Formats: sequence, C-alpha cells, structure tokens
Amino acid sequence: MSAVVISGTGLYQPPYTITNAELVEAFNAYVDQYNAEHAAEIEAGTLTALAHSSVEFIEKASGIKQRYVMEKSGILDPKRMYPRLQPRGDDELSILAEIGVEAAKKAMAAAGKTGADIDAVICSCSNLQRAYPAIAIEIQNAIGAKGYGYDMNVACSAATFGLEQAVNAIKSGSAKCVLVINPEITSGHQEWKDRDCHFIFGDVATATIVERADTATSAEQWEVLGSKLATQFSNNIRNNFGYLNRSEDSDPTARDKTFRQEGRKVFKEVVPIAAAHIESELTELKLAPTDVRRFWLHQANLSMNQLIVKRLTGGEVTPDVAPLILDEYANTSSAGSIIAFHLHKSDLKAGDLGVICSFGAGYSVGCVVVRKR
Ligand code: CO8
Repeated sequence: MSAVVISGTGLYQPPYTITNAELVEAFNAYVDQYNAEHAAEIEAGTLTALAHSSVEFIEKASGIKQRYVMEKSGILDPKRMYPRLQPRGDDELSILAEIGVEAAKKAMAAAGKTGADIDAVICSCSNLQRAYPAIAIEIQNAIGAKGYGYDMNVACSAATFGLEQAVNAIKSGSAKCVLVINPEITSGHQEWKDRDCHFIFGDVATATIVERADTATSAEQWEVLGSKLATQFSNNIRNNFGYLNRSEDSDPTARDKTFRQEGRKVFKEVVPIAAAHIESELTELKLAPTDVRRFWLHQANLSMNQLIVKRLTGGEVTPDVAPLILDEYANTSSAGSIIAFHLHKSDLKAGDLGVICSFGAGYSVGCVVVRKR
C-alpha cells in the first residue's frame, strides 16, 4: 500500500473584518438600548441589566483581536446583531458551497490537481446550511469531481475527523484523491448579543487534498503517519437548533438555538483531554512529544493552546512551536487548526514532524500526525 499524503491546502478568507473595538462599540450600543427599553423592569428588580463588553477582556481572556465575516453591517447593527445574507435560488451555488469551492481551488492548485483528479469530497464542518442535498455533492458538481461526496459534522473537531475519513478511504481503495473542505460561516450561529461569547467566532473556509503518495506531484507533501479520534459526551458546548424545532413548537430564534457554552468548564476539561490524546497517539507511533517540531492546534484560546503544549513538551511554547492564528481569524471552528497548518508549514524541513489537533463540542478531539517529505 502506498503511503498517504496531504499534498495541498487552501484558504478562503471572507471580505470583511470586525475588530474588537468595532464589535464592542456595537455590542455596548445594543446593551444601552436594551437597558433603556427595559428600564422599568430593571428598576423593579425583575430583570437584570445587561453589562458592557470590553476590548481588554476579550484580548486578555482569549487572545482574539479581530475576525473575518461574510457580512458585517447586520452584525454591527444594534437593532439586529446577526449577518444580513441574501437568499439564493436553488439553481445558484449556495454560499457555503461557494466559499468551499474557493478554498478547494487553492488546495487543488497547491496539489497540482484538477476537479477530474478528485474522486471523493468530504464537507466537514460545524454549521451546515441545509439538510440536503449534501453541500459536498454541490461542491463535487461545481469543481467537476468524480466519485462521491458527503457532509459530516463533529463541531470544532470536524477537520481532523474528516481527514481520518479521507485517509481511510484511500487506504481501503474507495478513493484515490480526496478533497476535505471545512467551510465555516459561524457568524450565522454565533450569539452576538451574549457578552460571554459574542467575540469568539469568525468565518472562513479551508480545504485539504489527501491522496496516495504515488500519485502526488506537489513540491510540498506531508505523509500521514497516523491519526486518532475520540469523543466523550458533554453539554458544556451546545446548540439546540434543528429540524425538530418546528414540531416542538419551540421558538427558532430562542437563545438555545445559537451557540452556548460554559467556557471556563470547557477550558479546564478539554486541556487535559487534548494533551493526553496527542500523547497517546504519539506513543502508539513510538514517538515522543519532544520529537514534534510543530503543533497546529485548534484555535479557540491562546492560553489553552499554550497549556496543552506545555503539558506535552514541558518546554517553552513559542509561536514557532504552536503557531497562533486566532488573533487574526478568531475561533473558526473546524477550520482553525487547518488555517494554522496552511499558513505555518512551508518553513519546516524534510523529515520534520508535526501534529494537527482539533477539539471542541461533543466533546470531541482528533489528531493527525504528519511528517514532511
Ligand atoms: N467583557 C467583559 N467582561 C466579560 C465579558 C466581556 N465580553 N464576558 C465575560 N465577562 C466577565 C464575566 O461576567 C466574568 O465576570 P465575574 O468574574 O464577575 O463573574 C469574568 O468576565 C470572567 O468570565 P469567564 O469566566 O466567562 O471568562 P474566561 O476567563 O473563562 O474566558 C472564554 C472566557 C474566553 C470563553 C474562555 O473560557 C475560553 O476560551 N474557553 C474555552 C472555550 C472553547 O474552547 N470552546 C470551544 C468552543 S468551539 C466549538 O466546539 C465549536 C462549536 C461550534 C461552532 C459554532 C459557531 C457559532
């Protein structure tokens, strides 16, 4: 059996940025408006006044400085606080497929492939636009790929879970060249009115080409040495949006139909899970954490990533060891670790070892160990 390699990656960056200052200004205007509208209940003690957000808190607590979004005016409108997207006809490319295709084109160019070379498309992300037909099949059609496509969702771990499915498809012979896409329009499910989480997410799309080493022609290739996935049920990150909302007669715009989390619990519980998970996969491959030249980790929180790598290596956690992209992109859910890999891999030398790792809702954690060829 030929080795399996990652032979190209691609990144689509949305057209708009929102800085923390812009975000906090809009949020605080919303809070002032809400408190003024509910002044009587707040005065009577039957309602708690909302508190202002702050740029200092956001940067200190998370490391996030800005985020990219598909649409900005709706999010920053204190009377709305979510994106304004134009509906598209059934005969037009959907917005999720469109950003996936843009990332895919870049990944295919990097790998020296055309659509005709791709024989499986996996669209793996946190937020799928519709129930069916699968976004992956729409992308397959748009790029002229053969074979099959399917959608999958493992929240923030969707990219590494998708990569393992791609590797397994190649090893089993069901595909020769797989396109894994992580399109994330998180702004649609972000709760922009909640001070605890309004700063967390950003939009983006990433794509990765996984293929047999004997068909790979790109200048830069990463052999997949192994991968490991794990899940453990938790309600600490949850979104109840779903197709049964109508039948339950529940309000589709209620707070529980957007992203919610117990951020501090997630932080505390997921750091040891992720560190142990990476270590156990490295041990199975007869490698040590100190053999790893670079960790491309899920981008949710700067301190979280530093703690994970510190637990593993015991050494200093520099951006060279664990590159940070969340300052610019925020948490882009499944795409975060792949953005880090895409932007911070070319300086490594042949033989260098790296780990792509993502973790999040579920809980879920996935890691992929790669070596530069
Ligand atoms: N401005 C000012 N003060 C604030 C703000 C704010 N914006 N927000 C909270 N505070 C206050 C709180 O009220 C609290 O005050 P007090 O001490 O008086 O109670 C204080 O600041 C501290 O609040 P927290 O304990 O909440 O703050 P933390 O230090 O824990 O930081 C973080 C919050 C940054 C959220 C942090 O907990 C974190 O990053 N945790 C990890 C989260 C994580 O990794 N989550 C993964 C989720 S992503 C995922 O799995 C994908 C889901 C699918 C994507 C959906 C797309 C929309």
